[in-house]
Amino acid sequence: MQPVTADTLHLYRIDDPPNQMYYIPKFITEGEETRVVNNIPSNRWQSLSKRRLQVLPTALTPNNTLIAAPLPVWLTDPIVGRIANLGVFDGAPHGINHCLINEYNPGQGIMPHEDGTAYYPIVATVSLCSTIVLDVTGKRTYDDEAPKRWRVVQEPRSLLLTAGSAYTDTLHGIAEVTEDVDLRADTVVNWTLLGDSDKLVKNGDRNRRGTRISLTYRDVNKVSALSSKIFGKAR
Ligand SMILES: O=C(O)CCC(=O)C(=O)O
Repeated sequence: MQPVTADTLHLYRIDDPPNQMYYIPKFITEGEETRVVNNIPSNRWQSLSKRRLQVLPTALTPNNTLIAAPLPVWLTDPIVGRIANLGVFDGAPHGINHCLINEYNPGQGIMPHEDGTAYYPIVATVSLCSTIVLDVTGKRTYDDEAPKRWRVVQEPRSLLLTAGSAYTDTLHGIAEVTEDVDLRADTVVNWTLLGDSDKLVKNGDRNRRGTRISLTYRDVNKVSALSSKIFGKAR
């Protein structure tokens, strides 16, 4: 597959969800996936009730500030350069400076939520090891209105970009199931962009989940050098 660039990104735009979600299958190779997985430190996991989490380079301070520190090379090379080539972080204050690593066993997930204002409003998610369905829900504007829902399949080694009103006006979550069902062209919004939709068809429109890891790359808006933190300044 030719590398995707800012000029060809529009070909990977998901038609249905709110502006703007992009799905790029095979964004990294199997060798690159293995290298990342093998480098994830085994002693930095925080166990949450329904998943495990690592925050790199460090957790944000209580006022959502990142104490400046580089991300490890195994997380940035080649992924961050490849995301930068898409141009979507061009207007961001710093570029990618933060990554959450989530690991979900079958049956685990994450409650619907939004990523909020601590970050420049783009998240770049690289999926590893197993396929999963992300449920995207429109925020309710009126009490009596059913929220709009979209299902996005994320295959291993794919990239999902969530920006614009897809970032600001929706919630996203992952159901706590061992199998995703009813995965078809009429139920999955990125069906035509999938790398291997045939696999889902052959499995009877189902995806039996394995352990899946996600890397969610972001730009934290407020960054502070340690010295300026002492004097309470952040930019
Ligand atoms: O694992 C994912 O794809 C979603 C992760 C997520 O929603 C988050 O880290 O806020």
